[in-house]
Amino acid sequence: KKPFSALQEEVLRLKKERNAVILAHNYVANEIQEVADFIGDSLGLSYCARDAKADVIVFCGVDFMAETAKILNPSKTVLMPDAASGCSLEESCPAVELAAFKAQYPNAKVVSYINCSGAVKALSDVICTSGNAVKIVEHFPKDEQIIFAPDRYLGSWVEEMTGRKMILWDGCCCAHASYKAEDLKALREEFKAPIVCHPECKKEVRDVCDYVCSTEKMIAWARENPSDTIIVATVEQMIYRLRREVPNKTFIAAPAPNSKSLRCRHMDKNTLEKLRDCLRDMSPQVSVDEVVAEKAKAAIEKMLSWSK
Ligand code: CIZ
Repeated sequence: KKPFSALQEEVLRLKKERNAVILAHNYVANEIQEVADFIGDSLGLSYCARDAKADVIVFCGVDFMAETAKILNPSKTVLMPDAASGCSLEESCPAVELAAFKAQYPNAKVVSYINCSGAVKALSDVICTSGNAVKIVEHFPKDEQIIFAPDRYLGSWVEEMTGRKMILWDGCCCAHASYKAEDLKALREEFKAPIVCHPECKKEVRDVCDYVCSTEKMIAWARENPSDTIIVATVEQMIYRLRREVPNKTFIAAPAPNSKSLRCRHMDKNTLEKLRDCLRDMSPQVSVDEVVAEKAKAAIEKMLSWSK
């Protein structure tokens, strides 16, 4: 294990002083993953946030994740290294537009991917993540009409997995949606290795991959797959987590068009310096409107109980 840098030591000292817990998403910088108490996807980190006993939760991820932590554990101070870390999926689904859309289908249930605002969560019957979307949708009776928001690609993958048609909101993750099927095919030819991709990728991209799953499920799949080399089509920092968890294999980050890997410009706003600063200054703090939080909490907690 390599020693901590001076900046990492400073973060760890402040963390102790503030009685804080650091939650880091699989997509944040390696040096942040190294000082985190928990690393994971939105689902795993939601459980960690709900059950956190520390006074302060520092969420290294994007705003909807930190907001979810505050909704689940409102008595804690929730900090984010950079309050401007948003999400293109979240932007693609404004709550007022979803409310108007929902009014057109008065009998439909709304299942929203966790990558959305608190206000969208408050309009939803239940939340899902990429790790449990199939299970959540299958929880409803077969004839139930479902609006799935905001990711149309994740939604279409869930349709394939469940054999159910849903009413899909037309949003997407601009990073994952940039992958091109022919690039991944070429990569497989070059490395003669299987490809695992995230369900936020387009259908034609998913169709050339060997397996489609959430980031957390990629770890178990990589461990069990017989190949020594695996190509990974999701945000590049996931490779660091995979290398730590499955050290005996080689992982290759699938390059995005015009770039050597796929990056999330919002996740990249999380830096070690900003993590240190937020612990030192106890800012920026996350707050959620109480009425929104109460409704959103019901939808998130339903997901946590249906996921068990
Ligand atoms: O569920 C999450 O945290 C996201 C955004 C991706 C994944 O599959 O982990």
